[in-house]
Amino acid sequence: MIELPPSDAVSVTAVVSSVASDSHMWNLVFLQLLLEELGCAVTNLGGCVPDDLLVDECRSIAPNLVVISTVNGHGYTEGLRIAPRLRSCPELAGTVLTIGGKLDTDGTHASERRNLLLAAGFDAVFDDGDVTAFRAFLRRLATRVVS
Ligand code: B12
Repeated sequence: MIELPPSDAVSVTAVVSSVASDSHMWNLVFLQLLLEELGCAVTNLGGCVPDDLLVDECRSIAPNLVVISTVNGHGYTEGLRIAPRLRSCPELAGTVLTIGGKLDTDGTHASERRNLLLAAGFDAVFDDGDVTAFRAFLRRLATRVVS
């Protein structure tokens, strides 16, 4: 466990979830621990989360942040389907939507796909190696939430 100084602690409510097709779970555990280490209150919905359940839970919790994590290669396709549904919820108007992991199976169209996910409604898209960028993103988000 990495010890962070108190000044790094953030105050953010977060939902961590996978997508309907994806049963991998250690990526979700990793993200939950990372977010909690930074001081976030996390609800982890787990793997194979149906779209309706994801939308209902997010509407009910109305978190500051949603983190979709998927590694089975279908994240790109499912992210394009999920983002507009989350974006259309009035309760989530102020929620930051992120997605990351191994979002496709070959990576050859990575930048094009990233742009399409952003256009679909995500605020940020992270490759599976982008954990440092994700931490920096969280710290910027925490500043916005607190102020
Ligand atoms: C364990 C495992 C399984 C287990 C999962 C058990 C479980 N309940 O978790 C089982 C056997 C079920 C499985 C099944 C499948 N798997 Co699998 N699996 C793995 C394996 C070996 C390890 C995954 C793991 O737990 N890693 C540990 C966690 C901590 O690391 P991680 O998943 O990489 O997550 C990190 C990053 O991706 C990143 N990250 C993830 N999400 C996010 C989000 C954000 C915002 C950020 C910043 C970072 C981030 O941060 C995490 C920590 O560094 C990997 C190969 C590997 N060595 O990685 C394949 C792998 C993920 N599986 C793969 C595949 C293809 C499948 C199957 C489709 C195989 C099949 N034909 O059936 C199925 C899909 C099942 C499904 N419905 O989803 C592929 C995915 C390929 C791709 N996307 O290009 C991999 C990479 C293997 C490979 N090299 O081909 N799998």
